[in-house]
Amino acid sequence: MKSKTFSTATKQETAILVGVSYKIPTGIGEKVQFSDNYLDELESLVMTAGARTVEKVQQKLEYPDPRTFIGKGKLEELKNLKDIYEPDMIVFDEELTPSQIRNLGDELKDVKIIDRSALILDIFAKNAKTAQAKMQVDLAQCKYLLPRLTRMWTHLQKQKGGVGMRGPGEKEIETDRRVIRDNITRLTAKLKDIEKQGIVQRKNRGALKRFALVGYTNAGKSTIMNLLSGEKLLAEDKLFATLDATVRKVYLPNSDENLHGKTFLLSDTVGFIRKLPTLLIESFKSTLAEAVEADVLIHVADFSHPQLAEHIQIVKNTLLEIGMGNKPTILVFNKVDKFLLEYEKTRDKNFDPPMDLEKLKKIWIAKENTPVVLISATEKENIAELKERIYSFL
Ligand SMILES: Nc1nc2c(ncn2[C@@H]2O[C@H](COP(=O)(O)OP(=O)(O)OP(=O)(O)O)[C@@H](O)[C@H]2O)c(=O)[nH]1
Ligand SMILES: [Mg+2]
Repeated sequence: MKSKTFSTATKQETAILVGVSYKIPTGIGEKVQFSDNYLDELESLVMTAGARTVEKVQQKLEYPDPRTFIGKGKLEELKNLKDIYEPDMIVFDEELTPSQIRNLGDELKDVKIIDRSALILDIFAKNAKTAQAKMQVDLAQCKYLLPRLTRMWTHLQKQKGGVGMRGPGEKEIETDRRVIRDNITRLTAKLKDIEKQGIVQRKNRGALKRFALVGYTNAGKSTIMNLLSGEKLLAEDKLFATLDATVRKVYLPNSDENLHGKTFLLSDTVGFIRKLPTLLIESFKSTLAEAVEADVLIHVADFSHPQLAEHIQIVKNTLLEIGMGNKPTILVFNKVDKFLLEYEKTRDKNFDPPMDLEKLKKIWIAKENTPVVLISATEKENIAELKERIYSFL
């Protein structure tokens, strides 16, 4: 399935990143939202895709330019940077229209133009392991490519191979619209069948309560799954390490030794991210079904992340979008070890008090109106409290 161009691409590809911050109107004057941290996230995505970031560019915009997304001045700056660094690709932290990709390609010449959706699709393509995940990515890639089969994609991008060009949908780049449409029909039908089988399988699981780990990518869902189920799933410091739904039967002993323990089903699944392409969410419906049918959600968030609050909001919005917004939820703040370490690093010992985790926890309980547990999955800290919380739902 691998194209010739891909197998010869041995050197690590390089990328220039482009982020845009918009003015967000607020009730009191204008507030500008900066995208510094967004570009850091984009860099992690680029790294996960296997490329190295050589430069980051940012622009504040009122509105994106319909022709080239960024303004004329920025485009000139980008041309200069391209001549200096000679990157393999320029990655935009936004979804670009097919014509914006074409116009940017014409202006910048001989460099791949990758948008956020193409990048995420590429990572999904790289990480998909099971036949089902591969089919789901293939379907999403076909849908992404269909309106974008332009001169730009068929010649230049294909020649270059590498990031943005990989995965089950890779062969599609070389074919025409009719073939892609046929593939979309075929894959949709196949995935429907798999979905039906899944429904039967889940029915046969009987009356056990079902818990689903959900959360932003890299929050630690698989690590917690391993910890609770005592099994070894892939947990990696990579975005979207997990693309398949895994279900494990977990036995939880009672903290009171004289009482019986309880058994439940725990599922781990694909993580969410800011601006997750809608076509990926659509394609991953059958994987997410496992979580959709859960009785209780265990929402895992990386407590050490500077964008914690935004991550929680994004996960909640995505859950609403896939129809699982109203389930009982345990909010699990993970990586508390890292959070404390970072706080101690920046704390002025003469003025700043030690971190009061209990107080923070209370603030979050009041804000989210759900049970909150602070843990460290890798340090195995406070896991007993998490188990107790789960137990109380059983
Ligand atoms: N410091 C610290 N690192 C952690 C903790 N829990 C998980 N990690 C690390 O965070 C990274 C991501 O963990 P995963 O369990 O793969 O995260 P995930 O939520 O399953 O991620 P995706 O499957 O990519 O969505 C790994 O490198 C883990 O070792 C923790 O409590 N503290
Ligand atoms: Mg995972």
